[in-house]
Parts: sequence; structure tokens; C-alpha cells
Amino acid sequence: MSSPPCLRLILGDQLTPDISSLRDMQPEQDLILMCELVTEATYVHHHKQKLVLVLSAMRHFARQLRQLGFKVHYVTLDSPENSGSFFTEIESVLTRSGCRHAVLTEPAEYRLLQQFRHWQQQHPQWQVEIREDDRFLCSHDKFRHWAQGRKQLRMEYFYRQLRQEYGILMEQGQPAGGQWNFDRENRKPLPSNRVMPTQPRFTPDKITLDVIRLVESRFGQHFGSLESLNHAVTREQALLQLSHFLDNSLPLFGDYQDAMRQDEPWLHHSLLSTSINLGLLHPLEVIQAAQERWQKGQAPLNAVEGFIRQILGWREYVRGLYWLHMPEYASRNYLNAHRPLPAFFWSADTELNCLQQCISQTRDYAYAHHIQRLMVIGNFCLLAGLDPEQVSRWYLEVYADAYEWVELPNVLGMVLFADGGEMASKPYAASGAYINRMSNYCKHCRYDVRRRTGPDACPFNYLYWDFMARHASLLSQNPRLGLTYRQLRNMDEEQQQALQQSARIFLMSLDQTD
Ligand code: FAD
Ligand code: DLZ
Ligand code: SF4
Repeated sequence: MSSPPCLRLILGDQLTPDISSLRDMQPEQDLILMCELVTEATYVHHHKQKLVLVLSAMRHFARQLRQLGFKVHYVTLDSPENSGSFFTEIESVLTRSGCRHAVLTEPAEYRLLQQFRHWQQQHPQWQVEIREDDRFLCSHDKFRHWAQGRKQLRMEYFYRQLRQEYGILMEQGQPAGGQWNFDRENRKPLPSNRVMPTQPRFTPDKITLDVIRLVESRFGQHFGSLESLNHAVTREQALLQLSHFLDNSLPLFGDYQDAMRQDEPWLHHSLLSTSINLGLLHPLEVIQAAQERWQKGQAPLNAVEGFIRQILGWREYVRGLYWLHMPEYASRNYLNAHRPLPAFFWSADTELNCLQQCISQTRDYAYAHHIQRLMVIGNFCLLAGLDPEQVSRWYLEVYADAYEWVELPNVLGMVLFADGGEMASKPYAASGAYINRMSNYCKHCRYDVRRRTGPDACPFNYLYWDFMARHASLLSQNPRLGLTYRQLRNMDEEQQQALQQSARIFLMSLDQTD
């Protein structure tokens, strides 16, 4: 006997045909609901490219489901019947169809899960089932169990456990190559004559062109430009992006993972985060595809391990931390930082060339690679003492791959040390020398990266020392900062004063811009 008809809700980042909410689907009687909502487009003002990406990917996915023989009720953003909320849409379909049973996979963001739980409690007349999202490789329970009783939650140990559990890069129970981590071989500066791989082009089809028009007309004032839009919006395109990466970039991924170059946004990065986060690709299939390249001798271990660690390690780890600590996590501010976000975060109008490069690229592509997010933009936010809430909101608004579960721990834990060191054993603070070593940005900058003080000195230099001096009471006992604080103590008083004076003038000028 078949079970009663069921309504199955699919959210915009749940574009996976075998997601838990669809697993026992009965195509002849069940109905899938997908809704485009202004509330989801504006709870933060997402980059225009992210809106086009999500809405176009949703429409393509609905088409795919229909081709698979499923019934889909799809509410477009501009439909006159669009009631503006998941809940009124579900209620209206349940009432009309006579279904009493609704199923969804848990939303990836805390705010939405809370809303669904609340609605579930308010409507005992319907049987609402919220299922686990098993597209991740570590469940909430498993992460909680791992974290229990640990003082520090270091990603490296978590990652080793998952490597063993999934048998990834393991040989007879030992890590392949005799080491868990090959970072010492990675992170090289990029030779100036190295030519960068090109990226596949995804020409917008009619669905995407319609969405572009919709986004321009409804959300034209949001940050970002649509001119260089080029995101994979279907599984086929995501698979093409994956194979392009494996063929052209993976072998050098490790070597140049941390490098940056003027006017080169992609380097050897995969550009897969948007597709994995939407559900177009499963993280394990990406990991296994990379592992296979190593097994076939087509990519070296340092590259493959470095890449796999980002997905099996960092991605799962930040998600675990997010769910372990929400909702209080969002208000952490260990360093008591309160400076407002400067206006140039929206205009890219700044003389600091590294920031100009990373922010204008963010505006044009809704993309910046990890080191640009961490060591240029993030480093600046940390050193300048920018308010964590404003910084988090900015990161959530401007990247095409941004969802709070992944953005928040990266911003609060990794970039801003706002969790007091739970994630990172020391703040990722660096002077201009780091940026100069890993990029050619300084060659194109009006500031002098070798100078520490004065109007022409690189602001990262004096901000770095001022940051260390400002937070000495919280950071000077950190064993990993011993050398830094010794250097600071060995500076003469005059030098210390000059650094702090340069920082004061710069920070005052930041506060005066709007
Ligand atoms: P690659 O460099 O090719 O890396 C491969 C994959 O590893 C990525 O696609 C991604 O799935 C995963 N990955 C790498 N680093 C991380 C990480 N630190 N956390 C989680 N996954 C990781 N990633 C997001 O997906 N969404 C975000 O909102 C986001 N916000 C970030 C904010 C800050 C401040 C920082 C420092 C990092 C953030 N990241 C975020 C992580 C990382 O920067 C992006 O995943 C990466 O730049 C995406 O580009 P890619 O696909 O070319 O990555
Ligand atoms: C990001 C996003 C956007 C912009 N729009 C929609 C939408 O219209 N409908 C929808 O179901 N989902 C959308 N999403 C994705 C949700 O915001 C996402 O599911 C939650 O943030 C949880 O990660
Ligand atoms: Fe950035 Fe300083 Fe280099 Fe200019 S000199 S690009 S501000 S690190």
C-alpha cells in the first residue's frame, strides 16, 4: 500500500536529486515545491551574480526534476501569486492539495531552521518532517562528539579522522606519502612568467537571460556587476568546471594555492565552491575525483592532499563549528573591535592596491580566492579593528558562494580571531611583507612596502605593529607570538611611537571617509 501524498520542499541550495527530502519520493502522487522569495534575496543584499546564480540554478533544477517525471510546483519571484514566504506557500499548497505531510531537508542556515521549527510547532495539524542534510561528510552529532571535552578544536585532527573514516589518501592505515599534510612543499610565490589556465565559459541560456533581467529590474541596486557573469548553473556545467580544474589546475594547486597576481582572479583555484554549496556537486565526488588523479599519477600528492584538505577538512570543520555554537557564535567579539566598515569596501576606491584588486574583483566576479579573502581583505579588517558583525555581513553579501554556515566561522574564527582562538592558534595578522612575498600587488601600489612609518609607508606595516601593541594584554602570552612580541619590545620608544602615530593618522582618515 502506498503512503499518503506528501509535499516536498526544496530550498535554493538543495539542488541535489537524491537529497534526503526526495529520497522516498513517489512521483505519481507527491509534489515538490520550490519558491523564489524576496526575503531570501534581501535578508542580506546578496551580490547580483549570486542572485542570478541561485535563481537560475533553481529554475534549471526544477526543469531537471520535471524531466525525471516529478511534479514540481515552482513559484517564480515575479508571479502575482507569490505570497512572499516559504510558510504561506507551503500552507497554500497543503490546503489546496489535501496533503497532510510535508518533508524538507534541514536548511543550511540557523535563521531558517529556527523559522521552520517555529512554524512546525505552530501547525500541529500537519505532519512536518525535517530531515538531516547528509550531503555533508560529518553529521552534527559526529562533530559534537569529536568536539566534546577538547579545549581547542584544531581542524588538522578533525581532518585526519575524516581521512581515516572515508579512506581518503590512506595506504595500509597510514597517510599516503607518510605525512598528513604537505603544506611545507606548498604556498610558493608565482613565477612571473607562468601562464595561468583559462576558465570554461558558460554562455547564458534563455533561463539565465530571463533571470538576469529579473535581477537587474528587482535588485539593480545590490552590490556587483553582471557583466562578467560566468557561474555554473547546472550539474552538467559544474561537472565541466570540475574536469577543467582536474586537467588544468590541480597539478599546481598546492604549489600556488596562496599566490596572488595583479589582474588574475582565478590562478589555479577550482571555482567549485558555488556548485558544491548549491548541491550541484557532492563534496565526496570532488574529493574522489582529485584522489583518482593522484592514483593515476596525473597530479602530485602535495597538490591533491592540499586540495582535498580544503573540502574534507576545512569545509566540514567550519560547518561543524557553526552548528556547535550558533546562535551565540554570531555575536563573538574577543578583540572588542568596533570600527565601521569603510566605504571603499563597496566602491573599491582605495589607494591600497592589494585591497583595490581584491575588492574590485569581488565586485566584478563575486569571487576572491581564499588568500585574498583571508590575508588581504580579512587581514585588513583584523588589523584595522573592524566590527565583526559588519565584516561578516559584508562577506555574506559579496560572494557567490556565501552562506552563513561557511562564511561566519571563516570570518569570526579565522579572520577576526573573534572566537579568542578556538579555531586559529594565533591571529592571521601579517604586515605588507607577506602580501609582497605572495603577490606582485606591491609593484603596482603607491605605497612603499619596505617602509614602516610615514605617509608613503605601506599601511599594513604600521597597522600590524599597532595591532600587536593594542592587543598585547590578550595576545602577548600566546606562544606562537613570542617572536613578534620580542621584536616589539626590542624596538626603541621612538620607533614604537612613530608606528602608532602612523596608524592613528591612517585610522582617523578611515573613520572620516563615508
Ligand atoms: P579552492 O581554492 O579551489 O578550494 C577548493 C574548495 O575547498 C572550495 O571550493 C571550497 O568548497 C573548499 N574550501 C576551501 N577553503 C575553505 C574554507 N576555509 N572553508 C570552507 N570551505 C573551504 N567559502 C564558501 O564556500 N563560502 C563562503 O561564504 C566563504 N567565505 C569565506 C570567508 C572568508 C573570510 C574566508 C577566509 C574564506 C571563506 N570561504 C568561503 C572559503 C574559501 O575562501 C572559498 O571556499 C574559496 O575561495 C572558493 O573558491 P574555490 O572554489 O576556487 O576554492
Ligand atoms: C540564497 C537564496 C536566494 C538568493 N534565494 C532563494 C530563493 O528564492 N528561494 C530559496 O528557496 N532559496 C533561496 N536561497 C537559498 C536560501 O537562502 C538557503 O537555502 C538558506 O540560506 C540556507 O542555506
Ligand atoms: Fe598592499 Fe602595502 Fe603592498 Fe600596497 S604596498 S599593495 S598596501 S601590501
